[in-house]
Amino acid sequence: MKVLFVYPRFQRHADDHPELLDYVPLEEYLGSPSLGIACLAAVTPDDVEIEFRDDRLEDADRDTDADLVALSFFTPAATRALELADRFRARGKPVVAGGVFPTLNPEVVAPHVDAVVVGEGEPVWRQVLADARAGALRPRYDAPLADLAELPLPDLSVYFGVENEVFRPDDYPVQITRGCPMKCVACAIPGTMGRSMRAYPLEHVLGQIEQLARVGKCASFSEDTSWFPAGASRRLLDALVDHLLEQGQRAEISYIGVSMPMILATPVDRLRRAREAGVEMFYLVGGFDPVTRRAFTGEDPKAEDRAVRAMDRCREAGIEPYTSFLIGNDDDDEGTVDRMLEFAARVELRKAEFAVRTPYPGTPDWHRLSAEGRILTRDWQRYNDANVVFQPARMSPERLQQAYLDLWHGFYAGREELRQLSGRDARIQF
Ligand code: B12
Ligand code: SF4
Repeated sequence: MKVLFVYPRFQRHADDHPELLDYVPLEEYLGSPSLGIACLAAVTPDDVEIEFRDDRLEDADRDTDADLVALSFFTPAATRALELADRFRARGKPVVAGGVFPTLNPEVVAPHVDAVVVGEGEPVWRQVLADARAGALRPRYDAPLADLAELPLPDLSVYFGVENEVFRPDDYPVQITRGCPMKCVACAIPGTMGRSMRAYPLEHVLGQIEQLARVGKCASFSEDTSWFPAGASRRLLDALVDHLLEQGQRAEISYIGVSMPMILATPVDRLRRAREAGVEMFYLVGGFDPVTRRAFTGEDPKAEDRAVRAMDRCREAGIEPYTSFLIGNDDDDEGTVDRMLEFAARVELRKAEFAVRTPYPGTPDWHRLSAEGRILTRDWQRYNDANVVFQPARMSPERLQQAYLDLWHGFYAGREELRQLSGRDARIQF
């Protein structure tokens, strides 16, 4: 039996707004796919042959001798994924879909595929393959949460196999936890991976890092919960840092995903130790949390001071705070652009990215805006943080779209000195 895994392409910021390339003096970096397919490949029986197509690199819509086509996608890729599903089925190939979008929207996906997997794939994947082999796929598989202590390392060789001269990411995600007990309105994690946090064993995380180091690649701790200030995630990260420092080792960690409240809740000493253990950069996601949401309304100077303090703390520890600003929250108005840019100047930010609030289907924000009749389109390829897909509270959709472009322009235009940066410093994933 043979399975063809496909990672469908999606529109990136510069695809939708090519003018960004004129004034953002950084290289556009195409990062690795989500870990989903590598996780499934790792639990695929040896007698099943695997082929992988990354549709971002080469059109995946080609004939195949596979017996089953398996699509993995999040919302920005859903339009393309459903198109690919239709095309492969027209060729007579059974199609199974999984990932963030199918998990949160199985009813949207079901008409295009033979089977939808809801939830984490590992617990049901062998059953899916057995059913496909028997020609008896079920329309829907509801997967229980995986036991992380039982999982093998993700099989990254499937991704390495499609690398070439133009696509050779120097970092790949390392997952340290799944699930989250918080209820941030824009986040898909609690709805897809459960409402409690499960941590991998330390050995598993070390294994993931070693697997990358062996081929000269860095680890990106991209998960939004990686720097959680308490609980399983915190204990695991502390154990990892202790282990590395005790062994006199450094891991190559390109970045850790984090938020400003998480930085403020962390003693500087812990930040410094993380730096010593190899953390180069924080990817500071804004707009989800109370500090960043209030910092740019202009009504709460204390929130802005707290945001400044968060940046200072990163710098004190020697960790670069690469910040993502999200515009379009209900309290954002015409003045938000200037306030964000003034903040960026005040803290002398070197690199930043800008995003439009996007109510991803299945998240609390989606349910609220749907109930308020504020969803403007269900064209999923526009759900990529670069387009306005909802009715903003205090601006027109057109004004919000322009505000997003003004932010990119205001921050980057004329900053030619950034062209002198090299390596990872010179790049941006947008
Ligand atoms: C790395 C990452 C990226 C990478 C890779 C893209 C990707 N597809 O994930 C990059 C940097 C490109 C990226 C970009 C974006 N991302 Co992102 N990203 C992540 C992150 C942190 C980790 C992904 C990952 O490796 N997960 C681990 C694997 C194991 O999980 P998984 O893919 O879901 O796979 C499991 C199951 O879903 C299932 N499964 C998956 N596929 C399949 C297929 C089959 C056949 C089966 C049976 C099962 C199955 O089994 C897997 C194993 O259990 C996630 C957070 C997360 N926890 O997922 C956010 C996440 C996927 N990103 C998200 C978003 C919103 C974005 C952006 C649109 C915006 C932004 N600001 O980040 C941008 C895109 C912007 C653009 N236009 O370029 C949201 C998605 C929301 C949604 N409803 O779709 C997430 C969930 C973050 C969040 N907190 O909400 N992202
Ligand atoms: S944004 Fe982070 S803290 Fe909030 S629910 Fe999502 S994973 Fe949890």
